[in-house]
Formats: sequence, C-alpha cells, structure tokens
Amino acid sequence: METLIEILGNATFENYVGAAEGFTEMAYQMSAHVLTLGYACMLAGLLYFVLTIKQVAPKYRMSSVLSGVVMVSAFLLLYIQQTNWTGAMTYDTETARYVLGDGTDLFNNGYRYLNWLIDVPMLLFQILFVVTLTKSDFSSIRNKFWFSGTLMIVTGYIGQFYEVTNLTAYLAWGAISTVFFIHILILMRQVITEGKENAPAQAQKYLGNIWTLFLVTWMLYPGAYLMPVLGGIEGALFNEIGVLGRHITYTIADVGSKVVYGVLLTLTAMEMSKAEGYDPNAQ
Ligand code: RET
Repeated sequence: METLIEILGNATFENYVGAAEGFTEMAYQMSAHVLTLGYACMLAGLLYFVLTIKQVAPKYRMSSVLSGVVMVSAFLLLYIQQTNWTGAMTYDTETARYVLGDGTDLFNNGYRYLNWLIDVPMLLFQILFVVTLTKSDFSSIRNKFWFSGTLMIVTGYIGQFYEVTNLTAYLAWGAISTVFFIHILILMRQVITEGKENAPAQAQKYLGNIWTLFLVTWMLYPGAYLMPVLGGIEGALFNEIGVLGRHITYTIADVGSKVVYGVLLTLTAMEMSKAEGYDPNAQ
C-alpha cells in the first residue's frame, strides 16, 4: 500500500484531508460559498471604484484606478480558485462525503499567491497617491514596497508547497517571508504617520482606521498559511475545520485588505479634496 505522502507529495493539506476523511456537505459547501463570496465582492468593489472616481480631485484618482486594477485581477484569480476547489473534490455516494477526485487537478492556494504578486504592490503604491509625504521620498518608498512585497510573496509561495511534507522548509520559508513583511509594516507605519501630519481632521481619522485595518487584515494571511499546524502538527486543525477556516480567513483578509481598504482611501481622498476646495457637483 502506498502512503498518502507518496501519492500526494507536496500537495497542500486540503488534498490530504480530502483523500483521508473527505468533507461533510456543510464543510464542502460552505467552502465553495465563501470562495464565491470572495470574487463577488471584487466585482461589487469594481463598480464602487469606477462610480466614485469623480468624487475626488484629479490628483487622487490614481488610487481609484489602482483599486480597479486590484479588483479585476482578484476577481479573475479568485474565480479560478473557486473552480479549483469544486473541480478537485467529487461527491462520493458511498460515504456521503466530498473526497479528492481522480483525474482532475489537485487543490492548491497558489492562485492566491500569484494574485498577490499583482495586488500587494498595487495596494502599497495606492496609499502613496493619497497621502503627502513630508520627509520620505516617494520613489524610494515605492521601490522598497515593491522589493519587500514581491519577496514576501515568492518566499511564502515556495514555502506553502512544504506544509505537509517538510516542516522545516515550510517554517523556514515562512520565517524569511516574515522578515519582508515586517519591513512592509514599518514602511506603512511611516507613510501613514507622515500622511496624517497636514491632513484635515476627518482624513486623519480615516488614516488611523486604515492603519488598524491594514494590521489586522494583513496579519490574517500568515495565520492562514500556518493553518495546518496551528492546532499542532496533523492536530486539531488538520481536518475540514482547518480547511474551511483557511478559506474563511483568506476571504475576510481579501475583502478587508482590498475592498474596505480602497473604500477608506477613497473616503480619505474625498475629505482632502473637499479641504482643497474641490466640488464634485460643479464638475
Ligand atoms: C505569507 C507566508 C508566511 C509569512 C507571511 C506571509 C504574508 C502574506 C501577506 C499577504 C498579503 C496579501 C495581500 C493580498 C491582497 O491582495 C506569504 C503568507 C508573513 C501579508 C494583502
């Protein structure tokens, strides 16, 4: 008898759970629905960013454009991620469970990671078009955002292939990725602190909210990465609860870090536009 490791190799834990015990109707369907909600929110967000672009002064509109770019790419990749889930599992009438199917693709979260490769730099650049930096240099921050953003994702992308087969490689790649993540957090804090300096009171409040949202939603990603080992190695979360938990965590993180973040930046830019005498109704 071949062991599951021999059959599935570097596949992610969703496949191992699917092959070993399968998913109940609730866990399978809730996963499919949550993944669908994720890409539906991106399309809804796209509509918002297009329709509100004229509500902000022209110099802030690049923020809405970048949100639009993020929405389109995330919509497409999250759609593929959802069909990857439904395509990888099939219903087994004998056990009344959804199990890893044969012949089709295995499930992998890689689509997400490659989506971040586009979206993370865009989300980081976006705020630079709304705030005015008082001390830092725009292009220097932009290049650092790009450098650390890209390396954080690529190292995490490699690491996730080892989540079941090689704990050391999995944690080591995760740790390297975290170094770049910390660099991004430091830069973002600096950008927001400087951005608040000459901003109108309400815009300052929004920028404070953006920092909180940023911290909470971005930290969910490493949490989802670690999901298979959070309850111990092949422990309390190495099952359908962990799988569903990961889909939910990623979806909350995606809607928060892309859609809600973009909306808050639009609101900030509206306040700034107003303070500068811009009247959207006169346009
Ligand atoms: C990884 C690997 C494990 C360690 C860390 C990670 C951080 C990921 C982050 C992703 C953010 C993605 C966003 C996407 C929006 O489209 C790569 C999971 C720290 C912070 C904001």
